[in-house]
Amino acid sequence: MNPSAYPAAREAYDASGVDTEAALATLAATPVSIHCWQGDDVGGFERPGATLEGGGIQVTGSHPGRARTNDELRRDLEFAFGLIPGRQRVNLHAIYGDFGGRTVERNAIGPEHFAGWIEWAKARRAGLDFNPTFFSHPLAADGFTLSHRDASVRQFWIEHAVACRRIGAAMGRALGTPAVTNVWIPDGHKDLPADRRAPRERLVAALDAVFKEPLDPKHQLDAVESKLFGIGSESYVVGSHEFYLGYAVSRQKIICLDMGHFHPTESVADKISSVLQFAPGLLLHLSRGVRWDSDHVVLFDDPTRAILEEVVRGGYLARTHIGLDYFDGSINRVAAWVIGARNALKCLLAALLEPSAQLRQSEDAGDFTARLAQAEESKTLPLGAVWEEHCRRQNAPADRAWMPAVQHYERDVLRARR
Ligand code: RNT
Ligand code: ZN
Repeated sequence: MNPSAYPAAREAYDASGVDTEAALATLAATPVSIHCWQGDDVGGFERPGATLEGGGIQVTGSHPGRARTNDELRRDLEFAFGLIPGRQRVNLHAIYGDFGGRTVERNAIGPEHFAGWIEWAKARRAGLDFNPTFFSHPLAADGFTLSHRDASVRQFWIEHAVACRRIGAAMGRALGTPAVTNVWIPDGHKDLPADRRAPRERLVAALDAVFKEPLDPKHQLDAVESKLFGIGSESYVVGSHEFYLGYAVSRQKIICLDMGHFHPTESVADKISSVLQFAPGLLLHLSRGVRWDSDHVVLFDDPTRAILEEVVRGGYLARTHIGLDYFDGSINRVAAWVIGARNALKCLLAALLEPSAQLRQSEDAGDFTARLAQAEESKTLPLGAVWEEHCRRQNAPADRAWMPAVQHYERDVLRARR
């Protein structure tokens, strides 16, 4: 793009009462947490050749180059970071520890298994976020974990989550930015349950045991993630939205909203100003469901834009943790990160550049005609020029300039992984 496009764009926004410099400063200060699991199809490295098993989620596609070790994964992430403007965070799952070829039970993992990640993140001034892994494990094979009817199975998973919170705290302490540790469990029934109550009662008690140990919020923050259904849990999910909304509000936990975990016609954006009346914070799993919770790459689309608009309009950015959650094995996995992260940031920029003062003024004056006209016409303001300026200031390639690098990386690095 013409390097002189930004000054003109700045003026165009200024005429709509929008300060592009303020928007760029906020954008540069707001990280998007990159989910490590897009890089290896959610397999993890507990044992060589591990693949995603159970949990009601599925990765499809066999594009070459899936990371086979943490070293490969870190290398891929580093490469992706060079193509994503702004501050860096990586979101890890418990199955991505450096276990050195040994079997370490999930209830016995500790910060030592994540020392490599912490060191790596520190060297890059990146933050880390964390997730206990309640799938791809024999004790999750029947589809129940924290709500299991067998107390010893529940106890195992409680111990796993307790260990994960401590790992999150160690990450946050070392990196000087709190790790959000997010609990998502797959528990549910394929067919109609006879008892919907008891598993939910067990889950409340199990979560209370998980969160019993107080941890410093400067290092670690707890989040809980609901779901509508999964593969094999179509009829009943223990941790439904109502369940976790109640839990998060009563225990003051961060609520995670995953874009794929609601009925397709529900607006996740509309939930934000409701849940944040009562919950202390919001974790976003930006994703894209195609017909179902298919976890496609995030687009610069209306649902994602609407979510970030609500975060900005509500003044909720400081209480919101933006993360990605999708997994597509059918395309270059590094490009999947880059496309989704750049789109998330672009949606945030679009939200920051909304002529919100004008829109509110019209609304407050009862002039809904002007509000509609302003909202529609703001869509053709020169967003792209401001985005290019952001990429330039952050030393990241502009749109249409990063694909050749990915193609080289695929040819030289990814295709060699056979
Ligand atoms: C699953 C949840 C969960 C996972 C990751 C891997 O439906 O969205 O967030 O995608 O933990
Ligand atoms: Zn999710």
